[in-house]
Amino acid sequence: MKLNQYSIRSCATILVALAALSANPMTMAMHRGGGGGGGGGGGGTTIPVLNATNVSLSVSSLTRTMSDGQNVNFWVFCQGGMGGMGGGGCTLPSPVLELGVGQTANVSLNMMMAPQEPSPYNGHTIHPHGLDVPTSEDGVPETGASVNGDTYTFSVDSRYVGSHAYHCHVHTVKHLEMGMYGAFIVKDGNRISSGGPTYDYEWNMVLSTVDPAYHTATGDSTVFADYNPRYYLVNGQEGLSTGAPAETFTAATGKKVAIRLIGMQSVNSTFRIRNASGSYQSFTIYNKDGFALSSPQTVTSADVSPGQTMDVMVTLPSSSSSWYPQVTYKNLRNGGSYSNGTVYTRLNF
Ligand SMILES: [Cu+2]
Repeated sequence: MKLNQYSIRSCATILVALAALSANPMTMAMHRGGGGGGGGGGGGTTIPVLNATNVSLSVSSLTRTMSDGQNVNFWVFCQGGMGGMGGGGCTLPSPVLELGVGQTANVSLNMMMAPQEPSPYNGHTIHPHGLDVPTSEDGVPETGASVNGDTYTFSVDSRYVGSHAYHCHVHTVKHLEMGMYGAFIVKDGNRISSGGPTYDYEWNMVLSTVDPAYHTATGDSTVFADYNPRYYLVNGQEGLSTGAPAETFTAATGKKVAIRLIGMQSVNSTFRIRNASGSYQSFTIYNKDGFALSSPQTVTSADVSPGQTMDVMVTLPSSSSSWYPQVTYKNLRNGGSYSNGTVYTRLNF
């Protein structure tokens, strides 16, 4: 039974409403390359990839020193019992969860030591964003989910092959911004989409933004009435130039690389790929929001909205070079640019 159309829509509505109000909080996350069993080599990211059929997550606080020297406190989901205050071994974004078609997810949230807000915004949940799951497994407090720890059990069919997300659904405007998000990937071998072609490598990119004022505000603070991002991230890194990319991914020439864009940011964004001579490289979109397009689209630019995901693929040339996949974040109200609003990554082959 698909009971969850409501919660998916309500979640999407929240994201859009947040964006529209410019009171939005979303952030980004990323993923590891590794050939998905088919291509070998490649990589890499430092965000762990966990099998959702049997995983326990806790919640931890960790502090990052940003490029301008300011410290920002984040909350993240951590593998196993690493939760608490200190965040050793924990990452921003939270781990990637992977689930095969026909498998059953068994994801437990351990609330021991979890940093949290005072009542009425205490506790945390895990909401599978974009997946149809029973309401009881959806992690939405407004529809009855426990905020004091739970086990989430659900399965997915082949329609869902591709990229989705998960995030905390308690006081979402705050907790999402704090870093409580990660990629949720539904796998069918190395197939990029339901019925689609196979890839040799996969590279998950979690997109996010940071408004430091949200990280210190709690409760019903008026800070949440406006969103003023200062840091722009791909897989938790600022990537301010092609010489200091957020991430460098290595693949073999002539191979196919799937790039998964998981839009956990709170503003608009545009994804593009520049080649070594500065021209925009084309790529093909197979999925939007984790569902296959009826016909794939080959483009040189794609907008990724808050809460949206996109699965794209490139075929690398036969001679070695570097490409620079990049995300440009844009003002939600007027599409204007931000200072340092482009995050660069590098693809070596
Ligand atoms: Cu939370």
